[in-house]
Amino acid sequence: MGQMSLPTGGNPHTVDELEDLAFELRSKLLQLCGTYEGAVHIGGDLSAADIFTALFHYGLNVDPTDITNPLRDRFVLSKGHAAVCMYIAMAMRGFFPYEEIVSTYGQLDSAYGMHPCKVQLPGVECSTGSLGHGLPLAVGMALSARGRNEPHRVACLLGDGETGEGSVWEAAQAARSNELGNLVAFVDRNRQLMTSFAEERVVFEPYPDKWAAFGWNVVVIDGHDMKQLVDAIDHLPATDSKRPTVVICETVKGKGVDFMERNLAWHAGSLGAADLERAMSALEASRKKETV
Ligand SMILES: Cc1ncc(C[n+]2csc(CCOP(=O)(O)OP(=O)(O)O)c2C)c(N)n1
Repeated sequence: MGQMSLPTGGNPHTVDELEDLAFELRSKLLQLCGTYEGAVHIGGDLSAADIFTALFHYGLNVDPTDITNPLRDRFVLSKGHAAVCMYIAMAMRGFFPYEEIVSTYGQLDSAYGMHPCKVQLPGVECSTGSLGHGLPLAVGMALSARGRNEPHRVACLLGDGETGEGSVWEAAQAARSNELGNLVAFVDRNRQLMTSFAEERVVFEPYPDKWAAFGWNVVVIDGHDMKQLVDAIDHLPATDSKRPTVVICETVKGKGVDFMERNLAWHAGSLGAADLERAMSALEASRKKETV
């Protein structure tokens, strides 16, 4: 990732460019949420939008024109309900046409389902959606890379609520036991679950210490600060090292749209035309505030 040499062509971007891409990703998400009649997991999409941007437009060693290259990095979306954010980030990277996502998302037989399906959508590495399964799958992929002497990295994005699943910690233990320095987990630490704030249901803290106790390298960053995301990627240990890394990204659910931020009503929802306009104005306003 990051500074590694790319097998088939690089994707270098400055932090400013990545910030613009993250804004575009959020805008496209809101557009889809404004036209699709069903519910979109918009809160956890917006909290992860900067992470997706940093991965697909900077860190991941992938090439949309060469999706089976054995040297490519693998990405596992463990919080599979954020699939639409991944689809759009990948579309912006050249994997799929954005218009196709907007016109077919969530329909029967569409390749763009609410949760990702690798059989229907080549380029997606893993079918996910049942929380707690992505990290175990990523561990298997990292182990397989080791067994084949392949130098690529496996990256996995989890929700913090999801890490209440026991399978996540079995996987964390297996990753350390098998010395998988080629594995990196990003946790979208937005401190919200589906219908409640995280700490109301599960005592997550001291959260970084828990990962450290499992033998992982732990990095805690502001998951909306593109510079910090890029730095975390640039400083990942070599893939032949022995400890897996977790990048705990402190985020805000609904980030960028004031009436959605930290609002339990917006785990999933749909925007009508009027609310779409309101949401787009809020997004513009938050960008102006951040660039002042
Ligand atoms: C095994 C399983 N149980 C329940 C769900 C339903 N579900 C979808 S999203 C969600 C909340 C997840 O919270 P978190 O991981 O923090 O995600 P985020 O807040 O970032 O959306 C739940 C319970 C599921 N997808 N899988």
